[in-house]
Amino acid sequence: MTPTSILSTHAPATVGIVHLGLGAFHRAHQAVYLERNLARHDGGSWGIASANLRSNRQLVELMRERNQRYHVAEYTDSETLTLREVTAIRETLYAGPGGEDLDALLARMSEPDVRIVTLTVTEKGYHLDPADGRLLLEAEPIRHDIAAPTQPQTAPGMLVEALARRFTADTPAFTVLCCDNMPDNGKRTRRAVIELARQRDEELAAWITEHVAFPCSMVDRIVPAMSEADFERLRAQGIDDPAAVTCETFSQWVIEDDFPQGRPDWEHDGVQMVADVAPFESMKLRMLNGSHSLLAYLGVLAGIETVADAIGREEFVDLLRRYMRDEAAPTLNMPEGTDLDAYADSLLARFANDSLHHRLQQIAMDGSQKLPQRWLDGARKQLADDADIRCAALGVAAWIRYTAGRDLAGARHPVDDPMAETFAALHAEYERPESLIAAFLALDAIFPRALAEDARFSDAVLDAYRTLNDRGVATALADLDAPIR
Ligand code: CS2
Repeated sequence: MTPTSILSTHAPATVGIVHLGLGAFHRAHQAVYLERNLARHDGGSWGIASANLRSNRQLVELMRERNQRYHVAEYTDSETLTLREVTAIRETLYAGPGGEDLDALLARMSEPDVRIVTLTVTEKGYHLDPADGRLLLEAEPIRHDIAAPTQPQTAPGMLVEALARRFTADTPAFTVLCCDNMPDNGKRTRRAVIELARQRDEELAAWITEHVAFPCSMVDRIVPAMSEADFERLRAQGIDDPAAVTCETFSQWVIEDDFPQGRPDWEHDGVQMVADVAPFESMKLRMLNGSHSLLAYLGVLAGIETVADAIGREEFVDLLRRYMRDEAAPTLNMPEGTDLDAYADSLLARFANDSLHHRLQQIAMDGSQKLPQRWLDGARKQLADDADIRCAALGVAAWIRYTAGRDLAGARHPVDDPMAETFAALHAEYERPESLIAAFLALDAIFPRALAEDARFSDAVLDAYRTLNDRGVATALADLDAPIR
């Protein structure tokens, strides 16, 4: 394979964007769009200062050692690779536990030149109730930020403190652009920030309400966690870069165009600037992420390791086709001309990309934060139309079984979820499937009551759970072909 190499040649940009959540996704997605933008302008004023808030100080150190330069390896398939050098990130900071850079980060966020703050802190980083989007005032980190607002630990806390400093200094507000996989992600972030600000100062909360824009966005690119094998593969291509990221070639970013303080001219870099992101967001969450989560829980239970391995099996492809066609697409309300069949086909092709080692365990984490927008919102709509919900019910059954921490053959896996202790307690307490399923569906932080109490849903989850446990994944999948009772 001869990779195509794209070097970064633009002049160094000044910092105009602060990003919270310096993970692989940010570096392979947003930073690449900005890299294109800076290349077109030969630098300019939209460089990024990017911070980690909770973990991964090593990455910050690594980026600094490398003068904030790293590679993004984009694989179309095992034969086609583009190697891109990225220098759009101008500064990296670590503001996590023991983080020496919290003051520097807040100072950066208070500068007049910073006009946008973007976020990828994962669903749980907002401390919102997954079911109703309310800020969890009782969550320990939020309580901390209420008690010590000038030394915040959470993303909403940092936004509030930086906005408070701007308010006091009479500096115009920045725009907050959430890039996490949540429905109405801008609105949710806004709610978290305003509710937290209100705990501190009503006047500040009113100023934020009036002056801060929180556009919604939909982000899409598959960026698996790097493995030693990925680094090795890159070394074989002559790239010895411990800060490199590997991803697919596909990338999409749809942003609501609401930036009162200005923004990069992203529309020339492949970003879709639109008036309403909601349909794109629901489409991606239910079709792509919903399919991912089905593969994750059923796949791990069946002892399968990666997305591509699962897609290599016909029964999983059939499952995803059925789920997308019968349970996800009918719940979407797309702009004219959107071809959801073609979208489903393109997703299956992306999942089949075997040059990415996208581990199902990575997708399986934080299910409590992901299920509502991936399956449950759609299932509610389906039930309202008296339509099929069997794939979603099977997914929920698989997820419940997954949270026991063992696959169907008894092999252990870690359960990485803010509610993991609750799940372990439920599995310890309830042995009979009826009681276990009822106890899980009663978790109102995840399952809206109307759904949990709908017998069409709860019976389907219980049936699927029994089949999975007693007869395995293949039988549970084959059962989807049976006529609806
Ligand atoms: C995945 C997403 O880990 C997960 O939950 O479903 O990270 C997915 O790969 C991205 O949203 C793709 O854009």
